[in-house]
Amino acid sequence: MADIGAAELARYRRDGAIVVEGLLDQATRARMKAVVADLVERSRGVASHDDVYDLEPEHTAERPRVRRIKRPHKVHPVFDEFMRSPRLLAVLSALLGPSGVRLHGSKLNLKAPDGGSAVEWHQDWAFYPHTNDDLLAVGVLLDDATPENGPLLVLPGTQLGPTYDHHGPDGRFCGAMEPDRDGLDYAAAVPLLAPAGACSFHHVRIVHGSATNRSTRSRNLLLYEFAAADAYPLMGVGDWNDFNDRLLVGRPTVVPRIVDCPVRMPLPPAGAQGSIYENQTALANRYFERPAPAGRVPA
Ligand SMILES: O=C(O)CCC(=O)C(=O)O
Repeated sequence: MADIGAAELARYRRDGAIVVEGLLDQATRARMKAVVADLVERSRGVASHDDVYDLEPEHTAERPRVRRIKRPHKVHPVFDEFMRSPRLLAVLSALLGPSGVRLHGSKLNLKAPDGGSAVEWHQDWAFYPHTNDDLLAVGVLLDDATPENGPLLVLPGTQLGPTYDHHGPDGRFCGAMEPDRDGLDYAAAVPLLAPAGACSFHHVRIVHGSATNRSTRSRNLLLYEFAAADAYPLMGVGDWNDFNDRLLVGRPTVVPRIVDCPVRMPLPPAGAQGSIYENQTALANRYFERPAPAGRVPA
């Protein structure tokens, strides 16, 4: 099994994000892209969000615009197979520790050319706090991530800081941070740029987001969220069998590891349910729609 080296591990611990190139082979990536093209084609017959599709507001049958494929590992086997690949699991085991690796969820964010949606600043931890914070998201680049096509942006080191407020003006969870509230320097965010086939790994507490795709190329990012096997969700385990079926490495345990981490509960639930894009519509003050301040290149 391939693994990552001590330097990459140290960088992940310090910055909260790393990129590992070449984890997704070209043939599998081509299969995934063909599946995505087929799913987008079939979305012509879908008029509103459903169990598979999250649609851009301007989606029509004539010009299909899909924002997200929900739970892709349940939609097509190619996405299930990749998350079980030994090379990926070896990296995850190195980053998440010895208890094992559990899938928390998956999503495929399709950022279409010429306006594919931004994702406002947030911490994944705000959505799904656990008994310890050995959780991360893997971003599998189905396309090159370039400065122009809305790559993932991270604020290195923020995974070691507070859990920020992700509630909207109505007092409900909205899955986004108010950009003028927390004193963070978003202009210092680092884009996770890499060629297609690379994977980024970002810690569950790191502050991240991504801008609108203003380029003529798609930025399709397959995301898997993983937890250490001994991390228990504070919002509860819905289905015990499913919880254990999602264990990809290690053995089931009823002994959670409890670590002192800053937690805010995502309650009361977002008024706009469905996806992060819907949740974040409650944020009045958006960062990514703003014109760039003088001298700063829009991310
Ligand atoms: O697709 C992106 O650029 C960001 C995705 C993300 O952070 C999320 O879906 O939680």
